[in-house]
Amino acid sequence: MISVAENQIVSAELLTDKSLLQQHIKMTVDTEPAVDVHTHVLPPEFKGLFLSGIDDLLTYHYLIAETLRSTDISHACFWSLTKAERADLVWKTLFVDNTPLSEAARGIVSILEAFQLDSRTPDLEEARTFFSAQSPQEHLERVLTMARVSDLVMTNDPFHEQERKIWDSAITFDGRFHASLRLDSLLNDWTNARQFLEQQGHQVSSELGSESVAEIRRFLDGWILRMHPVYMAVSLPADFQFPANDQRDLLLRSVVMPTAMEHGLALALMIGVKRGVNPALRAAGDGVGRADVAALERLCVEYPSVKFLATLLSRENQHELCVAARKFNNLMPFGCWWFLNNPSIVSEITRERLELLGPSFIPQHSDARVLEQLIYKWQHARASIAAVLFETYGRLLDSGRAVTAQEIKRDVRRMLSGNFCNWVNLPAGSALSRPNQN
Ligand code: RAT
Ligand code: ZN
Repeated sequence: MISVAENQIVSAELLTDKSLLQQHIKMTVDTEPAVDVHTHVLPPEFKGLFLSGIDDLLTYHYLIAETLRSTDISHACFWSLTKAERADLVWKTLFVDNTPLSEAARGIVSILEAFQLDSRTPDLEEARTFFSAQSPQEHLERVLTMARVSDLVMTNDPFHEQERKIWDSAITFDGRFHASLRLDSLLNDWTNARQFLEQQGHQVSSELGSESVAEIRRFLDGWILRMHPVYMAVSLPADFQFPANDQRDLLLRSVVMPTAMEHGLALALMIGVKRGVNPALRAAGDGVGRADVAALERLCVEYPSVKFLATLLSRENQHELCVAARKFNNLMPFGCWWFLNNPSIVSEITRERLELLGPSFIPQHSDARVLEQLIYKWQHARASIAAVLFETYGRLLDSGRAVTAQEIKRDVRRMLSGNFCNWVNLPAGSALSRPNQN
């Protein structure tokens, strides 16, 4: 077998041997740093919101939904448990009494393996001892190194009481964490958003006249100044329409789009969630619905100067999203979101995107909520991406064009960081030059 150690490959050499090509793609995808464009991970300084360690990992909402399928315990009884008790139950149910076959459960195995912890133990003692002994800063460094994540984008909600207070305390944190300004409360829950804005001293009427619009703009402008977001974002229901005869349409047209244009901020649209399909499951109770891609197309037509990032939750929408992206160069598909983040679907979507868009898309984001999830989400994603790239370069080779190591690196870099950095004007390697800033 031919070895693929980097120094053994002349980067301009054509890779005509398929086994060498495969090894080289794997090495490139595994080692290329990724910018994680959408996460819910916050830095350790966000006290109370920074999630890390085995109890947070096991009480991830993906695993809670799975646990409640394999135990007789009632939802009410589950929620009456403490976090540690919930974690114990998830462990016993999914890892002791059953084999961890699902993607989210396998993720825990990958994380434990990365830290050389046994995933066959009957209880969580060893893992708890290990994680509680870690210093948050050193552990963060280690996790980012293991995941090969150079930068990550947080989800920052100015309507979230606890988070708002943290920002108000003029916090400083690691410059690899970048903010995104989340607008779900404003765009999906206008009644409560209005009340909240009033409490914050902004005079807003439900009719959304010009004074109210100016007040909401003042609110957003203030948060943009404070957070320096790399983009604004909103998750939208499957039945999202644009144009529409509703408050959301009004807010988009009079507040959000002008804000995006004036600040030169991209807008991330995450479409297709059905919130609270089973309220008894709380955060684990959201579902999926097929979205109308035409609504997204109309936004792209009407706002050609705005850059949109888009991820759609339904598998059925993925081909249409690729076609829409072919039509609009202000539309950037990103990630395989939430229920799509499974190897079979990541492979399918990545293949579809490569075939229709070449390297002009962002193949994955982690959506991690707990720090160590970055390890498994990126490890698993990289395996799927590398396999699809091998197929793609292999087919190109069969058609008569071999690629070089340099070209593979260029393409992988573009997909794992370049496309996003260009889209949102994030200087490459920005964290290195901007440590500890907010
Ligand atoms: O993937 C998830 O963890 C979901 O719960 C959501 O947070 C989703 O990613 C979102 O950003 O709305
Ligand atoms: Zn998310």
